[in-house]
Amino acid sequence: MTTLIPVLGDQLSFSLSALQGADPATSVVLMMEVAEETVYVRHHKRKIAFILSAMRHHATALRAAGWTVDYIGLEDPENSGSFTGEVTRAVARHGVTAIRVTEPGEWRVREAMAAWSAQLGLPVTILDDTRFVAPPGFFAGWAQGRKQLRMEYFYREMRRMTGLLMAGDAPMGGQWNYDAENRKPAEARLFIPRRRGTEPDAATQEVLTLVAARFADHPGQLEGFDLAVTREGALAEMARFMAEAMPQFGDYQDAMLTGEPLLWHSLLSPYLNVGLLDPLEVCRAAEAEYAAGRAPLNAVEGFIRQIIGWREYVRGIYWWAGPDYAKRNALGATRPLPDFYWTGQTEMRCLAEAIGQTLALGYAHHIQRLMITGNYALLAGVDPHDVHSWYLAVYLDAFEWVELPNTLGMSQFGDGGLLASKPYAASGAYVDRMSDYCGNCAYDVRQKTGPKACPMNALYWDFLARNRDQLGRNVRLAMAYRNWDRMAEDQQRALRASAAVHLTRLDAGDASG
Ligand code: FAD
Ligand code: DLZ
Repeated sequence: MTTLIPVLGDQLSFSLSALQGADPATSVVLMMEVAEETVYVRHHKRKIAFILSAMRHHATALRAAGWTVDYIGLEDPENSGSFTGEVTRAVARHGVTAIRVTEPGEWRVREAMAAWSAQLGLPVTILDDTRFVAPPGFFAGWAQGRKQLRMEYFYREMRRMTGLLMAGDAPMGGQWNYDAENRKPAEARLFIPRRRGTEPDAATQEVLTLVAARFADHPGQLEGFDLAVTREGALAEMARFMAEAMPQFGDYQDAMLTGEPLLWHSLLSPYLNVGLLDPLEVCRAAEAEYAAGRAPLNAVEGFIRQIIGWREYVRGIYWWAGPDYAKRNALGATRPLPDFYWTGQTEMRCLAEAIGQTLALGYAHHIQRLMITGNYALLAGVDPHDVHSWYLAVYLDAFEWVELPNTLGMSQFGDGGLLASKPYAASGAYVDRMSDYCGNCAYDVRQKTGPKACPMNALYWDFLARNRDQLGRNVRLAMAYRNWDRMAEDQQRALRASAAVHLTRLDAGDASG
């Protein structure tokens, strides 16, 4: 009687439901580095290295804890290249009588797993992934019968359920949400914490060599790889964030500065998403900073909201909306993703910064993803499926359950407003207010039309005008449409002509953007 327990690259937690209650004496844990997972989108080199190294370290930790681990390396000559192929081979190798697995983070893999029982003639138990704060079924129960699924109301339920930052039945400080206090633009002279990172050990060096050789044509850089790849390392990253950045996290959450990829953000999402950190432990650690008087309420509430609010909410939307969510395209956007998303070579400084940093590190913070790369793709009418594939490929923390609703729903309005109450569309003025990018740009953010004008300005109005049928009745855009309607006709024509010139150049592959 041998139970096979496949553990995937984003299931690196000892608390994994498939391990809980299983008997190490009669189980074999299967960990598989497989080609299909590395190439189904062209993942950033650093992301592949992070996942493979973290998997290898986790296998060592599992063995030390008494588990038998069968680890299939990418270069194993017998490696079939897919989860199903490797599970099939392992069943024969170990005389497996049953499979026990935790559900994956993607519909594609969920469907493959669901076929294993019939394909292999074995009982296959697919368990809920319990490594989230909301218990299984919580989101579906909350969503039932609601006309609108707004994050804010879900978040309040999560606060009540967890007791985080609660004083009895009321939110601490009297308000649920301090977002309005979290929008200060940053200034270069402010003290910004310097992350020290983690020196790669011999096992990580080996993975870096493998990835450099095998994935040379994938985007991104490996130089300076300094991510933690163990639970201990991830806990140290969490402690560093709490001590050095948490107090200012709130104030400068939306700010962007040239050459400062992290500012006061945590860079904890990769560790949370592969399972090296537990979301509730991270929230409790943040709450403790507030309780100890080391971090203010707007910072701690803002941070906790991202995790028990946004992170849990987008996961709920992903599974609740079903596998066809990925196909939605409410605004009918069809333009291919501009090539400069893969090179960072554009004269628009904001895009060059956000994309350049993404290619270097596999990281950009939320506002860069939403209001720079996402905003431009939205305004330019890029096909949301192209945009989704790019985000899934280039970010260290990108797994479909979290990436897709953020990209297709929040950023591209591809779901027509299921997730966001209005499109996150903005002109250059927003970028100028929240960053120092415009000061170094070839374009002038104050000009609205003409060859030197910031392209985002005309694109913003063109976006609203061309999508009026779908967006014109959105109450949150009423003011924007009123402003458009008040403009003189020749001004409207000039804006749309400027946008058309820019888009024509873009379609012709003009790298200057
Ligand atoms: P911090 O700013 O320090 O925030 C703390 C934590 O809150 C994060 O680590 C993360 O776990 C959580 N969080 C914050 N915002 C969100 C959110 N909107 N959704 C889910 N969790 C959130 N996040 C991912 O984890 N994976 C993705 O693939 C991903 N794709 C995105 C695509 C787009 C277009 C956008 C707009 C956002 C995306 N996000 C994604 C959300 C967010 O940008 C990242 O979680 C965040 O930038 C990670 O950096 P950090 O750890 O420094 O976050
Ligand atoms: C992203 C990724 C990559 C690049 N490689 C592997 C791998 O070789 N083996 C593995 O188990 N998981 C990998 N992953 C993560 C999977 O793609 C992820 O588990 C599924 O998308 C389900 O969330």
